[in-house]
Amino acid sequence: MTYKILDKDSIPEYLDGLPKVMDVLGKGTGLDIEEIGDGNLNYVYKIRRSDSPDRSVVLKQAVPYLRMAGEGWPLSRERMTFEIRALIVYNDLVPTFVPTIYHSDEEMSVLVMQTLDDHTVVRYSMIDGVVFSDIGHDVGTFLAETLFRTSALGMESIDRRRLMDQFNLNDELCKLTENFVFTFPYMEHESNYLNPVTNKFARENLRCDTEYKLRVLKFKELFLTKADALLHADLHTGSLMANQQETYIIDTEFAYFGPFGFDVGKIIANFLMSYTSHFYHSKDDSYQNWILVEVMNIWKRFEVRFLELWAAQGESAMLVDGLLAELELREYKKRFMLNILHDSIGFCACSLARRTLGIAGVADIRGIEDMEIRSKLEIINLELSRLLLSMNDKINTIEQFESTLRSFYANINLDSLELVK
Ligand code: ADP
Ligand code: SR1
Ligand code: MG
Repeated sequence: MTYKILDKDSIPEYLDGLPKVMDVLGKGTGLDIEEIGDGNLNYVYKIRRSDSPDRSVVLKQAVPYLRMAGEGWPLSRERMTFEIRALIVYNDLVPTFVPTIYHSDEEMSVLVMQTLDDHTVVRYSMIDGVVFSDIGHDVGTFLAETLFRTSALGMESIDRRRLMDQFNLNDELCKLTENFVFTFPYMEHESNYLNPVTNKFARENLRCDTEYKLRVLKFKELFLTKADALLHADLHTGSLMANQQETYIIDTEFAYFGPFGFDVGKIIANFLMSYTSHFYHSKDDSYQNWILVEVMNIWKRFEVRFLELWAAQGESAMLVDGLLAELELREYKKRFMLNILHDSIGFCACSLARRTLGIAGVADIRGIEDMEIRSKLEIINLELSRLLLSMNDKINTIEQFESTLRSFYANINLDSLELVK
């Protein structure tokens, strides 16, 4: 089918020709169709059978422009091809963490998938102070399974190169990340967020700090050059949908082969921005304490599961029997995990800054109407970004990371919401 943008009127006819989707929706009266997209890029529709609302699917379509900016900002719709491919890989590696695919159509840039009806977008639930008891464990498992099993430790070289080939051309979305995560926020740029107070702080403390910018560049270089594993590459709390039993990961369109620490650091940064926002959203620190525990759980579970998979792995592209003695292998693993920790903290620092200074903010903080409070919270995030980027390669254990975060936050004066220096 030649590409056309679907809408509520044309969706029923499009779905009618898809037997697998019609199996889910069943036969009957009409369909109720609602556009539910709250993301930056695409259109998402929830489609229900009018007389049996339990029968539903979600249809996501990419349009040839950036939704948040409108038709004046072209962006090729081929991004959906990479979303589909990554979701196929994830359905194979971690089926319980991703929606089932009912139909995919690269020509139409359309994906039809399982409706996550009993789940909420984690970002919004975290703003409301909802506790998800297993979320750190689930995210850590997802990270370990997807990163290890698409890395050169978990695959043979030829299979892996073929898999990499499927993602090599996700160039436009990689370019978005290069610009909006690793470049524009650290300079004066028309796309940046325009809060004069926060911008003044950025100008006087970050954009003139050569050391800070060179460290950001180091992470940009890793993003551009290091192909450790297949990344989700846009893993923030808006890409998680959860309830008390399950955690799902959605929105895989940025998938590409990149550095391990990018997914790990990005999701941790989003938990930390929620932490910062709860100086405003919560009356006391109980929710913030829960967030910190879950941040630790993400890393701890990631590390345990990654090493379990490694122990169970036979030969791979990286390692063959007889190359390393037991003690050498132990040392190699230690350094390997330490590098991922250092890089994750560095990428976390970059994510904190880009979500504060760049075009794409987080609702946890940009949703706060009181500009004085919002600016103070933004400056806390920037201070944290600065701190973490200055010492990411000196934090050698997750316990040190935890104590760094605890002492940073303990220095915030709760009345003035300012850092006590
Ligand atoms: P974008 O690529 O534009 O960022 P997302 O994939 O993040 O779009 O989807 C936007 C919103 O649509 C999500 O925040 C969520 O509310 C909803 N959504 C996406 N996929 C599903 C799904 N499988 N089930 C239920 N809701 C979904
Ligand atoms: C123009 S940047 C839009 C952002 O939204 C996505 O969620 C990615 O994070 C991207 O950087
Ligand atoms: Mg998206």
